[in-house]
Amino acid sequence: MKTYRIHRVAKLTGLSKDVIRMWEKRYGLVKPPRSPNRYREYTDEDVALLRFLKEELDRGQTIGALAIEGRDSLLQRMRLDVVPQQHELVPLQTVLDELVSCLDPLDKVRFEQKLNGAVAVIPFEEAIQRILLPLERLVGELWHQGKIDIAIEHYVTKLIQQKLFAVMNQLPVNEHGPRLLIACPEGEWHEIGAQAVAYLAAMRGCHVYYLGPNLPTASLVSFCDQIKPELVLLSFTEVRSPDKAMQLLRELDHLAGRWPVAIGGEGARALEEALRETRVELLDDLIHFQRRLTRLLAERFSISHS
Ligand code: B12
Repeated sequence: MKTYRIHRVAKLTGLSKDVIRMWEKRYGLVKPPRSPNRYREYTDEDVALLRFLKEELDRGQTIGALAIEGRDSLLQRMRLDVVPQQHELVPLQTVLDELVSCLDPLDKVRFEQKLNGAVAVIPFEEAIQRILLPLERLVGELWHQGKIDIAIEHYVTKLIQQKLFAVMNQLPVNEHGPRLLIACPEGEWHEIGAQAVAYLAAMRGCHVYYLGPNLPTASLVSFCDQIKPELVLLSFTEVRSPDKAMQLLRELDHLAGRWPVAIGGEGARALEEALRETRVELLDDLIHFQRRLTRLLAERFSISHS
């Protein structure tokens, strides 16, 4: 699992090392395990919680009151609160340029060192938005323009996917979280958007069923009947021909009569007009998605506390 040492956590949260250590000793809200050489090892969730604590203090809360509230409740509130700040979405262009310069001819060692190094020093969610997704777009574009071989594109895409899955697989399966089914519809092979959505949902404590690319509608429907999802999320990257798009929308509208269905991605945006006539929701981008998730979690939270 990706972990951070305390000096990095101090930089990422804006809290001093002394404060972080003191809070650990007095309040125990963030108690990182130690590495064999006794360094504290903080996870992404620990960093996010420390940031949240700092924001709560800025809003006038006291650390004593937050400590009484307890880690579990704070984590739950934090998940409802998280929507990325604008600066966390801007691509890291210099890093991207350096990475692309390693691709033709491929210098695998330099590429992986640079990618791993760049991803390691910022919270993973920020790395997704600022490095991994823009890198996928760049490399895909280079192949589409005939500037790199498909083998190089596959190599980079697989590395990006491995990173997303590796971190996602470290998260506990939250069987009590809202059930989300995430996939790409039949004929859609562009997978990274769906994978990023799956990671973000799992990170917020959802119970994610990730089914990947090219899922036939009949299988989607029967799978929904089995798991009874609280939300079905589909990623449409390609813009489809009107006939094909309308046929699929009719099927999804039917499904949306039974389970809430939302679609996102470039191909979904192109269907904005047509979607108004259906029960299928459009989620324009990851910010809208995170707001939708917040609503879903808030509903779940209030139900489980009423
Ligand atoms: C990477 C890429 C590829 C990779 C795909 C790797 C993979 N396994 O996923 C490769 C090189 C393999 C590929 C292949 C093809 N591609 Co391509 N590809 C792209 C590229 C460059 C980026 C797409 C991508 O992955 N983006 C990364 C995601 C994360 O970003 P995003 O799409 O902007 O999505 C954001 C939001 O929309 C949102 N989002 C996305 N999904 C969802 C879902 C939900 C629920 C929510 C809330 C949000 C959300 O999250 C993202 C983050 O901000 C685009 C062009 C472009 N710049 O977009 C072309 C593009 C999509 N490809 C295209 C085409 C035509 C193809 C091929 C059919 C080409 C061919 N002739 O073979 C094949 C199809 C593959 C197949 N097997 O059939 C066309 C589609 C044209 C159209 N009709 O719309 C595009 C637009 C290129 C072009 N300009 O012509 N491609």
